[in-house]
Amino acid sequence: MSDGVRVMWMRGGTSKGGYFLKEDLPAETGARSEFLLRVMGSPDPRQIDGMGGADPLTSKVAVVSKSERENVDVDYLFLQVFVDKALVSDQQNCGNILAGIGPFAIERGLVTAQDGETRVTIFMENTGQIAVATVRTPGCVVAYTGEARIDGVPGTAAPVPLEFRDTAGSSCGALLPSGHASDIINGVAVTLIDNGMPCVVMRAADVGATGYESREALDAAINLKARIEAIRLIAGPMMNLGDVTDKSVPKMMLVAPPRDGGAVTVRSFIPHRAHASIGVLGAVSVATACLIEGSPAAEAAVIPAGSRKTLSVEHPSGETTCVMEVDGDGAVTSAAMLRTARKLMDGKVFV
Ligand code: NQM
Repeated sequence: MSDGVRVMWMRGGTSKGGYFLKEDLPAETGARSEFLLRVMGSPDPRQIDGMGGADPLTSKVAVVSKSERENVDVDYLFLQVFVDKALVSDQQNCGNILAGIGPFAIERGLVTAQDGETRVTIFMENTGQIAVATVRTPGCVVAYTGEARIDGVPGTAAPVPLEFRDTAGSSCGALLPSGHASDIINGVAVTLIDNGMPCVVMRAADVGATGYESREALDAAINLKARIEAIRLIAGPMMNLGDVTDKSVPKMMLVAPPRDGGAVTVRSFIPHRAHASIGVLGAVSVATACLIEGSPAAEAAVIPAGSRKTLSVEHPSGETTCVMEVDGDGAVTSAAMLRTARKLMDGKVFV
């Protein structure tokens, strides 16, 4: 490893991290974690001795390999490298980093590009579920530039649409692990939900927030954060996640009525820092909560009619649009979202 290890640094959606081929990393989990902590410079709030950006959203890793599964191109394991703790966790998935997996897999020769666009079927190892990414590949080469714009990222880039199916109960075993649309924890009505990301969804007003705060204001709100963390620690076991003290799930979602023509406004904690925008599967899970009768989110949300619902989730840096298909009973059967990705550097990292 003194010769360096091959890695591609990419922006995936509104996150950023190191994309590794599985074969380039230590096979043993403990050794892999030690290595990745050195790569990112953790634990250190500034990550000064590593590649991490001193933010959970820029301290992320993708481990990718060719899949042996039928009708699947690649396997993707997401690892969250904690910034200020010596912890590397596979307990959550990441739909933003997912946006870079298709381009990375093509660049590394795991998937053969078609002329025009290439669909890449990805097995998400953290949750055992499938996503399909469509990558623009004119002349069989990945294009990163284009006209797609996502809030939270300046400028435009080539679109990378992502489709999810069957994400319900990804980590908790059921969409509503407690079996209820609403539970009361510490006097606050919450929906415990997992449609790709375990989330605790509550009305911002019920915990003394507006739901329209900036990321900075939320990060400075010590009392609010303590109240939310107390709810999270109780919610963890109720969601079949066990003791979540050292886990990055569940995410805490504060909802309020939309202000800019969207479906709902969300401020999310991931789980100890406020998100600059919102996670991909986090947004899918909150949007799903908005569609559940009797949930606190449904009361705050404005939901369009029809079985194909375009839900704009407003967040601190704009909005994220989820396109949800619902069946005759109102249950979500698939979700799609537009992301973009960018190759930032390809080379070796030294530890
Ligand atoms: O919810 C942040 C992100 C994420 C996760 C987090 C994500 C998702 O914005 O699918 O994308 O919730 O830790 O990258």
